[in-house]
Amino acid sequence: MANYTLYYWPLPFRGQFIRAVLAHAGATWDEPGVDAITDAMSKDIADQPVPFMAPPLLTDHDAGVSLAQMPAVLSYLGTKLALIPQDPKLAALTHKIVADANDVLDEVTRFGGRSMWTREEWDAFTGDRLPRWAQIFEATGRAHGLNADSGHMLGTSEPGLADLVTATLWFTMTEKLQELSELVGANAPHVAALSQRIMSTDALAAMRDDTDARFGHAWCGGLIEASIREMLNEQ
Ligand SMILES: N[C@@H](CCC(=O)N[C@@H](CS)C(=O)NCC(=O)O)C(=O)O
Repeated sequence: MANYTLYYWPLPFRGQFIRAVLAHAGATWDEPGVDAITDAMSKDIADQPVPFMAPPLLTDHDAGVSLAQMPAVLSYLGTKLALIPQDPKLAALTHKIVADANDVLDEVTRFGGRSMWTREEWDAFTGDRLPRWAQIFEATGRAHGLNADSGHMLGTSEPGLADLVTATLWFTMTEKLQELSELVGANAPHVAALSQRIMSTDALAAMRDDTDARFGHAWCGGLIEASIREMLNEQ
């Protein structure tokens, strides 16, 4: 039996952060199909593995723990797998990076596709806020010694949760939405290089091979992905 069960749609997006951490740690997990996810979501709250609204949902079988909300799941795994620095400031900065990443996902997808992009709004977003987000990650890494070809987001000797989250965010977004690569490379060159390094380790390359085979070039899915791709002149 696998160590964990990850309930997430057949997409990268938020689920990819959890997959990346599990793969980096050498853990095994299974992913039940969409029916199991919708079933868990629609159960009476009292019957859910943990009271929750929407995936990702992770069950840790050894510990008998189920958790939802991507930042909470990552905090749990980061602590359990010793991927969060002991230093209180660096620990808090790790959680900030997770929260920043979740904000970026929300902003690019207009909060789960509550509205679709217009050309004017997309141009404003990619001309200001998205570059600023990239710069925020870059400045954080540089402040802790991140270089073009070495270093980590928070100055740790080994990659931690902060690096895995940063890499999953920027690498996955630019691999699936390649027209954004230039924006990220221009505003966060060291972060782009770190993301490439992290996502190219054997464990993470194998995880990506698996998800690429299962999900193709999809990123967040749904109508909002179609809207993003329309803005990127893909359709
Ligand atoms: N704040 C939550 C957001 C969860 C969320 O929006 N999940 C999406 C997929 S990434 C979903 O399935 N939404 C369906 C719904 O909310 O009903 C988190 O960070 O995990």
